[in-house]
Amino acid sequence: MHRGCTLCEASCGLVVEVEGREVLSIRGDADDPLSRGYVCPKGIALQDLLTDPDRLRSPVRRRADGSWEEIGWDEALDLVADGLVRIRDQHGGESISLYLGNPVTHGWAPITFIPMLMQALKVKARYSAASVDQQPQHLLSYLLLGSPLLLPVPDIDRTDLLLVLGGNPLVSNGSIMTAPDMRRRISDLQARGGRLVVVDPRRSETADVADEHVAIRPGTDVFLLAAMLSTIDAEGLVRLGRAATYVDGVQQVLDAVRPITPERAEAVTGVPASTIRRLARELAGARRAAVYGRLGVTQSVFGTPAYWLVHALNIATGRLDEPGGWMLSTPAFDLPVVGERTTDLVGYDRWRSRVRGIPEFSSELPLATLADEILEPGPGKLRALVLYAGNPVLSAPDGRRLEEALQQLDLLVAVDYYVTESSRHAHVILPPTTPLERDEFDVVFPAVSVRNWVRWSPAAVPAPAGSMSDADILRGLLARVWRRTRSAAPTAAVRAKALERLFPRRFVDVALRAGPWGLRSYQKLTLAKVERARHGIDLGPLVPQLPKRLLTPGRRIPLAHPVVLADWPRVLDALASLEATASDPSSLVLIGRRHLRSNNSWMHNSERLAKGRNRFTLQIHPDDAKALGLADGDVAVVSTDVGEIDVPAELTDRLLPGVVSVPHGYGHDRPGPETGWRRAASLGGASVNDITDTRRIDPLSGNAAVQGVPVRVRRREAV
Ligand SMILES: Nc1nc2c(c(=O)[nH]1)N[C@H]1C(S)=C(S)[C@@H](COP(=O)(O)OP(=O)(O)OC[C@H]3O[C@@H](n4cnc5c(=O)[nH]c(N)nc54)[C@H](O)[C@@H]3O)O[C@H]1N2
Ligand SMILES: Nc1nc2c(c(=O)[nH]1)N[C@H]1C(S)=C(S)[C@@H](COP(=O)(O)OP(=O)(O)OC[C@H]3O[C@@H](n4cnc5c(=O)[nH]c(N)nc54)[C@H](O)[C@@H]3O)O[C@H]1N2
Ligand code: SF4
Ligand SMILES: [Mo]
Repeated sequence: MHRGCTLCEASCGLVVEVEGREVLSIRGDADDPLSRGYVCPKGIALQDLLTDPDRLRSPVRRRADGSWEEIGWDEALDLVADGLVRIRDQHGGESISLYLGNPVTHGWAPITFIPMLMQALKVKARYSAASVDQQPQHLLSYLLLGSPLLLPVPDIDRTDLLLVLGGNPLVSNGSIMTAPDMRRRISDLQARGGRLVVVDPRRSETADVADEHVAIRPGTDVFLLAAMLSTIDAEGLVRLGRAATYVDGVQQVLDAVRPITPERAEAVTGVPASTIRRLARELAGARRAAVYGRLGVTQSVFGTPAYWLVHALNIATGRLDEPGGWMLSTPAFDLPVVGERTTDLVGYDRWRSRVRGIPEFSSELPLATLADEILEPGPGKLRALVLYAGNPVLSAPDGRRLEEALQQLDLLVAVDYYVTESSRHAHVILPPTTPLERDEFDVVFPAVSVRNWVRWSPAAVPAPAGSMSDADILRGLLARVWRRTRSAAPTAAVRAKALERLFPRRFVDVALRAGPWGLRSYQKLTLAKVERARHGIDLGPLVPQLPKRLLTPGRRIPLAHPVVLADWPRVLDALASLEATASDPSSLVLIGRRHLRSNNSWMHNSERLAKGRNRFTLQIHPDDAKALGLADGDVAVVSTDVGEIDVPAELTDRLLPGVVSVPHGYGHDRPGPETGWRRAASLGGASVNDITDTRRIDPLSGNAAVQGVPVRVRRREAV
């Protein structure tokens, strides 16, 4: 049985050997055009998720005494639909929302049905993990390229110089860059005579294999990028190439960065001016090059201006849309175009959030303000929330306050496998089948791949009788909501039937036929044809397609977009004030990190993944530890104005002095009702988001700045 892994963006091809409902083995599919046999430990652990006794197998309702009662699917879906419609009727669509967790993007069902559910319930604003992750990237794609989903990726397989800022793809397996087996892709790059440069406050696992590691102070990438661009301008190295015919405003951007010289940037980034100049020249001079920025860039208060400069540097050096540069994919299911045609959600700042006045983006508000919208009384207050595949108590800034807020809701519904730190407060939990039990078609990640491909993933094992997939759950909810909406009542049954018949399979088929590799192309893709290709279909390397593919008015890129330019004085002011204040040697800044065997806040219940050394540690430079009297293994108290957590210290010279690192997604045994994942709870640890601050956001995109958090650290005295 061949299918794709849906746990992370690498989307590896798997070979799953099964006997009945039993999985005998999982290995990488050597014939997969994209992953060519690569698989990571998480992919293999999909079988642990399948067999996990702690996973919910039927819907549960919370009793008044807090215990859980198993109920049938019909009763559960009725309960949820009744509750949502009642609250909507009493208080309007503003009082209902959804939080879409990270796994939503890995399922065709949530992606297709959730916009319909929002429409049916008249939901005004949703929330998602994107606003603690990549929202600056979506915002800039929307403003500059015309769709939040037109996301350029580095053409890693053909480039000669890859500059990575704030990404650790050797551990994360790549993000907004679907490129499985990064280790091999990087060594191929080096074998071609190319270079990998990693900019990171921590000598990451990717930095270990890079040709150069540039240690930077957290949160200062915007100054480094600006100084590189100003150098390229000052030295006459700007080369727009084809982009000159469709990009506007380059001169304005160069004018904006001119005040930020390498010397000024050195003082705040810690990167020597000579290095900044050399990197700029190397970037401009390489035959093929790309700049790639990820979490370290976007999870910052300068997320949008910094990522804007990623666009600007790629454009100013002629890398956008060029082979070996920074390119757009041509996905068979053309997500940006389908998105454009089928939803009316896309837009920016058409209204602002009720409590903090934050601009909406594509009918979404930042997770950093979800608790405000629940806790603040008044008209428009949130009263009902559906947590769809998310665990925001551990993933949102100030998770403790959000946890309090969740308990105030009139209705909290979770669609999740487990009783998590978040879903434990739900009134009803609806547990879907796991990836190996469901058919899947990846509608998202081919749109950010470094190669064009398409794959059908059949269920590897039959789902147990009476279980429901995410698709079944969402269809069931939609049909019930329609039925309960008076105006639509006569047509509700017809619509529900159509939903059953058409979605998601027929919808995908139609999109494939109409798409760039569909009936008008030589590939003539249909879903049936994709289904027949067990290993997926390779659609070749990325191809230039600008300006045709732009979705902006006139198909031009307004690089000096007024929305972004209006925020630029904030960057200049910050630089000036950083220069004016001598940095306090005793203050530390916190960054996160990921581990190959962990997946945000979940998969911690798999024995196979969780075994081994404790990963929940405070990594700290030995010099900083010494100054604080901390020895390896001592418990450190890490605190901010929001709260404090205890973390065992791990001394390592991987970190720049002044920087400490704690992973997120731990602390499964926090106070409160018991969670269902027993092994995860036994790991101990704490949630780093108990000390992150909802006020630290990138103002334009609302993205939470969970990196570069100023913290205090002290030794916990033994009691
Ligand atoms: N401090 C700090 N905070 C961070 C980050 C950080 O780097 N530092 N990273 C941020 C990032 S990038 C992200 S994406 C977020 C993630 O934040 P979330 O998406 O809120 O959290 P996850 O841990 O991914 O939780 C996913 C949940 O979905 C359930 N689930 C898994 N698969 C499925 C499925 O197919 N269907 C359904 N219905 N449920 C499923 C799991 O059981 C789990 O409870 O965290 C963010 N928070
Ligand atoms: N094994 C595993 N894989 C995962 C996940 C997981 O939890 N575990 N999560 C998935 C998710 S949801 C996502 S979004 C992706 C994220 O994938 P990546 O974007 O690759 O994220 P990280 O691995 O967190 O790497 C971010 C890097 O940024 C660095 N950094 C922190 N602050 C700064 C800064 O101010 N400037 C610079 N230049 N660098 C900085 C950190 O030290 C770290 O090395 O990974 C996905 N893949
Ligand atoms: S890297 Fe691992 S988790 Fe990600 S898709 Fe591949 S096998 Fe799955
Ligand atoms: Mo993420």
